[in-house]
Amino acid sequence: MRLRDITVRARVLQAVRDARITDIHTHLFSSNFESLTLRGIDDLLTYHYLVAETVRWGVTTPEGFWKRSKREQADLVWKTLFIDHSPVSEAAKGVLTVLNRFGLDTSSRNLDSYREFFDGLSAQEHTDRVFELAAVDNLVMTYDPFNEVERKTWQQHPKLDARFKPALRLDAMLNEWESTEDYMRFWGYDVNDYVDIKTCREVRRFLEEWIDCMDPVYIASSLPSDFAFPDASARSRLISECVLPIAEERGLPVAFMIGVKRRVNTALKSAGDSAAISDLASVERLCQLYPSNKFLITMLARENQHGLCVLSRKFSNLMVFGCWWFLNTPSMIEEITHMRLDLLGFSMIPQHSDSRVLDHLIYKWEHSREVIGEVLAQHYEKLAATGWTVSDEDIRRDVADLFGGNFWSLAGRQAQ
Ligand code: FIX
Ligand code: ZN
Repeated sequence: MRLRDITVRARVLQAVRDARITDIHTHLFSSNFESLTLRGIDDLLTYHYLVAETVRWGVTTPEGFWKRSKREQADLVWKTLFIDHSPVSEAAKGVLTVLNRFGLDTSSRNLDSYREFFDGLSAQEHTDRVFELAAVDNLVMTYDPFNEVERKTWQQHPKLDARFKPALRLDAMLNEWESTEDYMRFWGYDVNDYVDIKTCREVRRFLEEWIDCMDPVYIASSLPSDFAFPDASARSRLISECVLPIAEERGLPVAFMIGVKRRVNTALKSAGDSAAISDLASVERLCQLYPSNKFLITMLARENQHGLCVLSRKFSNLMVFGCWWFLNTPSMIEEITHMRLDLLGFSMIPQHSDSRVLDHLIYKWEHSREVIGEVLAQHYEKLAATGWTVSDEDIRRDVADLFGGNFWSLAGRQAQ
């Protein structure tokens, strides 16, 4: 078959299927952090997305759910979402995609046979197979220096699996300074509850030490929907006096994930977080006031997506990324990717996976590739309709930028 006989659509879909991925935000740990690693069917079923969907059927209370062992929780999720109802939600379908890609028989609905399969995989074998099935080259994990287990592991100078790139996660410091400063004092940093000059100096020392230890590809924090910048809060001062100067000095992008409302239902724990509209003017001020800093921004509310695209047009130091959390569904990815391509062309990062369980890489990337591929195909078809030559070389260049190149350019590093 000659090249011109193959439709533009088919060539674009193939390029997206073949694309190698850099996944710029996940919660996956390299094997050095073994006790924190989540993998296999019981971890898949007890993912907080599925916990929320299960409890809302009224089959148990949140407290009743958490009282069960992990295996019992998984049994309940399986029964409620997969046996008593059809598993059509994105998170539920994801489990089936994973089972199917591992060659397991989803029609058997036999949970114990799935358990048996995953129990037979060593951590190394499991990791290698997932990376291969997802066609992910490398991923970014957000390591939290305020988590005791993570902290202790880092202090042993672990040699990370090269596919796992660290990002330095600062949620505790930026969102709960009142409790964080106690820890920092305990660790030998001379900080106060009021973020004064001495405290800023000590926080900068803390950040520099962690950057030296981790060699992160960026610094990150999620931020609540009422995030305002600048304001009189400890957070604002920590951002402007500590995080941004150090990030600039070290050439590190700063990723802000904005719009979460933590624990609107506290009993649901990690499944109890929600989303709300945030103030874009604060993002605008960050980009205006700190032109030498590079910002990776994602927002959780659907309502913020258009404004964020418009803002990205104004600031080359702002890279919009991902369809985060409740936006990581086919319908939202389709809408948002169309909007971004219309307003920004290829200068954006369409997706990250936010995987918590190793196996998530498989379904999250397969589902995202499918939608993004279709959206891209429509855009290239319109180009072709004008007489523009859409070469395979151009398609593959653009796709490589979206799924990794744009991130590595922003990070100022070679894709590894
Ligand atoms: O703050 C974050 O990084 C969020 O992605 C998580 O806290 C959230 O629980 C999640 O897993 C969303 O996908
Ligand atoms: Zn996340």
